[in-house]
Amino acid sequence: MALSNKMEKALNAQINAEMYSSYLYLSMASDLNGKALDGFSNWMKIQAQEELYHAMKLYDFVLERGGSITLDAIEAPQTEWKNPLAIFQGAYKHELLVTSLINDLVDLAIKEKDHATNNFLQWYVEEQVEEEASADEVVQKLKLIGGKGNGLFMMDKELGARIPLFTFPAGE
Ligand code: OFO
Repeated sequence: MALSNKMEKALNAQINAEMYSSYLYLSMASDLNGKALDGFSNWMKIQAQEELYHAMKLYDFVLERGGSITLDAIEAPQTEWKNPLAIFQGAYKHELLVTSLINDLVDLAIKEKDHATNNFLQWYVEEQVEEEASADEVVQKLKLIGGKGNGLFMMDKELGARIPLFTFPAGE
């Protein structure tokens, strides 16, 4: 069964939303880097990589289903935040929005009787539970330590240990 036009359009819009998520987190990573929080920045940069992966997974699925890809402009993200707590609260809020987008896609797949897309989207439904929880965990810990001092230093070390999904070879 081919993708309906409506489903194809909605999946393309989600590719854009995932690319925007990547942009937003990359922007947050650079702000954290500017705040001398290299560990927090590392965590957020890896989050940006995850979002690219989410976009590519959708991209491959649309093509696999014989659909076509239409890449739209990616909105420019915010560039500065007050402190790390504001950044991670922003990331958590963004994940809630993405969850609602995924839920809307599932609703559409059900309405269109597109079982393959519905099945494919279940991966994202599960992933969103994890994404919300991991952003919220950082928010809660930041609140616990009051967002500063030795606690912040320790957290920075902890988040700095997150392993990237991929690395680029060192250039000449
Ligand atoms: Fe953060 O899950 Fe995709 O957007």
